[in-house]
Amino acid sequence: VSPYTITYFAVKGRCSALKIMLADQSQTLKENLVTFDEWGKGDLKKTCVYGQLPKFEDGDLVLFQSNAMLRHLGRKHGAYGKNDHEAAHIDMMSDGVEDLRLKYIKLIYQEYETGKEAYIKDLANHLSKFEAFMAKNKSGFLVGDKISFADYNLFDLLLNHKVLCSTCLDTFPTLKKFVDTMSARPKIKALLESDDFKKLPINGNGKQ
Ligand code: GDS
Repeated sequence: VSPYTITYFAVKGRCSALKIMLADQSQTLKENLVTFDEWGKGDLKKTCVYGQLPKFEDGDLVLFQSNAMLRHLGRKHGAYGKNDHEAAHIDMMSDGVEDLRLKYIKLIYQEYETGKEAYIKDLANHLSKFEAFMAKNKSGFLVGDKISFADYNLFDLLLNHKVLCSTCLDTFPTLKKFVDTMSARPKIKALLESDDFKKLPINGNGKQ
């Protein structure tokens, strides 16, 4: 039996970083897919703390908020730094990933047609911050010398952005190398190449 269960729509969305992390940590995940029709009935929504998915279960622990899930798994699987100092920096970087993810989600769901050009033009201003921080660290990870949940979170968001704009990492050698190295980690590679993962669209409205 797999210790973890995720309930979500049939999209990559806010579960992809978590799936990448669990795969890389050799953990199995049971997935309950919810259709938008089923969701529309409202019964499941009523049981969700914020009225939204994903829902994550670890035994009798039930969690909402995708970033809380990443942190929980980071603590459990040694992907949250080796001391408080590293953990604080990991939080700082993952919160930065969340800021950019929210901008990305706004583009996708609210202004794709009108805002894409301006978004891509401004993207380097955001990516340069991650590039600079990671380049200073030398280990190939955001913080310390070990992978953390912030790395999985950043990796997932960079993959989405490469789909949005295939050249967006060309001027960021550290991030480019990071994406290549992460993609080549055997368990991540296997996940990214699996049919179950590949068939999921990135977002719920078909835009990417
Ligand atoms: N902060 C939460 C997390 O990190 O877990 C966000 C969870 C969330 O947004 N879940 C969405 C959901 O359950 C699916 S992700 N929606 C159903 C509902 O609300 O009833 N989210 C903002 C964000 O992720 O920060 C969104 O913009 C989602 N979009 C992304 S999909 C709308 C439509 O028709 O477009 N009814 C639904 C769009 C929507 O939920």
